[in-house]
Amino acid sequence: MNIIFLGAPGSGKGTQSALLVEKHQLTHLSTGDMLRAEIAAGSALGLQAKAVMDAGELVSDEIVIAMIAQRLSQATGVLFDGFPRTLSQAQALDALLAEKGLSITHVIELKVDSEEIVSRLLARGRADDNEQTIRNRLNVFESQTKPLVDYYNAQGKLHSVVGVGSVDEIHAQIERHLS
Ligand code: B4P
Repeated sequence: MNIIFLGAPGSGKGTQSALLVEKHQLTHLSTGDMLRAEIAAGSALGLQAKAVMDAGELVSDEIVIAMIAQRLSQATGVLFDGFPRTLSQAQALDALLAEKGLSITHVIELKVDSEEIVSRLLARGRADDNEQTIRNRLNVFESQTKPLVDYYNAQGKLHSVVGVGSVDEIHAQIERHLS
């Protein structure tokens, strides 16, 4: 299985990924976690990414595609969490997998409305979780990431799940789509 989690910021991609990775022994590739690790390490890439993330914008396709390409070499069953976020990233991922004779098997879309997202993220309180940045991240999601719903639907890989309710209930629904 090679799975993508698609959803607005705060829709629960990271939360649900942790459960699936443990259950199915998948390699977890979260571009958000990778970028936060670069920031914590104080690298040049991290410094560049921090300003972009604090503004609620997307880090450049070139940087995130390179981060994924580097880690894909060792990976077998992979869960992509928060990647791809643009059409270019999706096309690059398809090409990278095709080179290895692999492909995406499932795309799980987590659907959560904007007001629920704003209240969840304000409660989480990460560095990029202030109201202005959250609203910008939601706009960026609508304009740049939402088109991926059609992209994967056209490939017959899209599974939509309502991401509101208990974490366990949502996990159970996702499992039904994977089985
Ligand atoms: P990410 O790290 O991907 O984070 P996210 O979208 O904010 O959160 P996620 O959906 O994983 O929510 P979570 O489970 O934590 O991105 C951060 C930034 O990195 C982006 O804005 C961008 O700048 C950059 N970036 C990352 N990938 C990129 C890419 N591919 N290209 C360009 N830039 C990229 O859940 C959120 C909160 O909700 C938590 O507090 C959780 O406890 C709570 N929650 C979860 N499920 C719940 C439920 N069912 N009910 C109630 N609360 C719930």
